Amino acid sequence: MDLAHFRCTTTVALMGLLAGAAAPAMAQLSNGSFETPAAMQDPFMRPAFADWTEFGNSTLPNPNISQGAAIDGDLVQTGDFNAVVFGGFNSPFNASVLLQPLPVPVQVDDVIDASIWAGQLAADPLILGNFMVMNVEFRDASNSFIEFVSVTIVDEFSATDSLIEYPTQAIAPDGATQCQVAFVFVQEDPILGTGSAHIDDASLELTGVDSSFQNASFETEAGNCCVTRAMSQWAEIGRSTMSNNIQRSGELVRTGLVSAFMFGQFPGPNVFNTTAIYQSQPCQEGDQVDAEVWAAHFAGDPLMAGNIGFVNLEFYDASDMLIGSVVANEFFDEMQPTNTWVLGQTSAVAPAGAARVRMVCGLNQPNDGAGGIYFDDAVFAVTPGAPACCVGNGGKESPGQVNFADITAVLGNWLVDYGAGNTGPGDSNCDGLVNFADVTATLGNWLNACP
Ligand SMILES: [Ca+2]
Ligand SMILES: [Ca+2]
Repeated sequence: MDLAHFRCTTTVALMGLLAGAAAPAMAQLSNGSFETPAAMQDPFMRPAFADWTEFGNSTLPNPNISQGAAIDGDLVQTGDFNAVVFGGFNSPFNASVLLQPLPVPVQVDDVIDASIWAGQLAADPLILGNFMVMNVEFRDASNSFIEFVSVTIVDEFSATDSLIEYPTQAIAPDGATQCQVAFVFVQEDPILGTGSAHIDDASLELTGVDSSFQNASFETEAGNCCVTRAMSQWAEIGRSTMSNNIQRSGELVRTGLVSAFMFGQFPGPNVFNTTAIYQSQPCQEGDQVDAEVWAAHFAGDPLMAGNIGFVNLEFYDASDMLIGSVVANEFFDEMQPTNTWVLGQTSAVAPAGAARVRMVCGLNQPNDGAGGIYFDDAVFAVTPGAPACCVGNGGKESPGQVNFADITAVLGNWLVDYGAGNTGPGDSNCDGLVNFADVTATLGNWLNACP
């Protein structure tokens, strides 16, 4: 980094501090207050708003997504206008949608805060099952929906003639690269289902990072439609397009209401395939990683011989490349008693270059064997390890640099034996013993940086 750039970024950071920003907002929607109509409105009044994408807006004389005005007594939170949405009156369960993407990419563990003010008018209340939701939606690099968080913001039971704020938060799951907010009005009765939703001051911001383990008991679904995953925060491997082979299930449950259920892809005899779910956490070299999960199979659909359930750990570098071999525990086979939960555990120390570790729960199916496996109550912990030895400065006599203080420490602790696996002042190569090897280690790394 050049000095000018450093000064520039420092100034920006200081300005942020002076402004008292508690959480840095990384991006913000355009036209979130719905003040700006679309620049090129066609004669049919579509679309209604600049910077928003619409689906399901109908034609004149009565567009069902439009701008409402405070001057007309509409519900406006800030500025002069809001967005008014009602049903399309064209088919049952028709949806009318306003959506906008976050203008920056997202990555796993990003925390996204969304908010909207929403309400209805006593003069035009929602009836017959009409409702509007706010969805915070994540997509992967191939533009597939992977999961979303949904909150109902207006329905038949909402208060009238006032706006209420609905804040919500979502965490980007493994594989997420994009986020968008969508306001979806659903009309169940396309003939009599009158009433409109009124919204203002939409926001969608990247506000932080949350790397904690999520959805350990699989209770939270990934969304109620349109998504390519079953369980929130769990990415999937081997979802079959022919069958729904990864599901949340209430059939065999250890705690809560559901477990994670999966079966093989049945690609044909003697074609080995793996079906699995995974979640990742950040880690670095030396961290202790411990994972465990309970598994069971069902008396009505037991695993056939050859099918193997596993819990594995996989380490990835900063470029998302697998490091070394998979740490595997194939703990569950057809010999396990049915309807009985069995604990599978695995542990490892993060190797050099590790940036993230995945906990993978899955099923190997070598030969079209029938039967499925249920997982519940996962534990996935990353515990920081001891800092790696900075050779030449093992005793940390002069943090920051290998220098004369380290030589002094070696000589001052000559032949002190801290024991294998331990270290202390003067033990520059961290082998437990202070001797001539430490002089060599210090001189060999003379003036190198050491944290
Ligand atoms: Ca407004
Ligand atoms: Ca559960």
